[in-house]
Amino acid sequence: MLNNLKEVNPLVHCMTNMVVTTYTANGLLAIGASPVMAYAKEEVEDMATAAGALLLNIGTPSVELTEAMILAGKAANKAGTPVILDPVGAGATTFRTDICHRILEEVDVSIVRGNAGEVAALVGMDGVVKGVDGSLDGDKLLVAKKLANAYTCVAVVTGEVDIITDGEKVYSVSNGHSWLTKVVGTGCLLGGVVAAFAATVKPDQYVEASAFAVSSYGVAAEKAFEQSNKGFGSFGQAFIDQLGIVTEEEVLKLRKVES
Ligand code: ATP
Ligand code: TZP
Ligand code: MG
Ligand code: MG
Repeated sequence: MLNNLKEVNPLVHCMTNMVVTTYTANGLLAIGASPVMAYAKEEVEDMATAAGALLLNIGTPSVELTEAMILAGKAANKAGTPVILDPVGAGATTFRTDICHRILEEVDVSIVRGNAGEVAALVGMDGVVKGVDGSLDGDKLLVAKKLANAYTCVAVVTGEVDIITDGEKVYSVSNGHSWLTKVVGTGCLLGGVVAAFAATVKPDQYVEASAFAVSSYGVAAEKAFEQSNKGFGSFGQAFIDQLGIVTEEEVLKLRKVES
């Protein structure tokens, strides 16, 4: 799947937050996708129609941006472009939770990628979300399945172990490194990487493509830590390096996936 992604070089239309824009674009370029950030209501429908995938990340939300995201999402649905939602900070404020529910109701979202606390908030279960950092003591698999079934989508619930499910098939991935939580934007970039992989497959393969995206990401993080463990800043840059260097063969060899 990684070789195919590099060959296809999919256009990923990102409507993301103002904290992570450059990091997301660089990470997507490194892995072999072609990112474009576009937000104006005058152009988002055209861009989403032209794109291979659309990423909706609500990290720095506003009413105007939500309207533009819904316009883009509907255009993507019409064109058969997969839509990936990152519900950043859902559960931290009612405003964020409501925006996610509105998007999920008005747009046919293919994949939701969030941390466990955010996804728990979307399905009305108890997690902890402090700002954009979320966790959950309870059953992550239950939360993921609930979301996947409620919105007929693939749920990608991340943390130390990542759960990927369409409500029936379940993959768990235990690659990655705890330092990813010390570099802002690594969750958001993962949403973009999942979108890039989704752009290269048919809808019935979104769950496998998401699992492969998450494993590739985790293997790249492990390699980055091996090469750069002085501190979080240089690790963040080494991680971008490794997203460009990691090969399909390495992912197949080093991935820790259970199904
Ligand atoms: P951020 O941590 O940047 O706020 P997020 O909370 O949205 O992002 P995370 O759940 O942290 O997203 O997931 C981002 C990536 O970090 C995923 O690939 C996940 O596997 C990895 N990750 C998170 N925590 C750990 C951990 N303790 N050990 C290994 N990998 C981790
Ligand atoms: N505040 C609003 S969006 C954002 C912050 C810190 C970035 C969150 O990115 P990630 O990938 O969840 O760390
Ligand atoms: Mg986190
Ligand atoms: Mg996040």
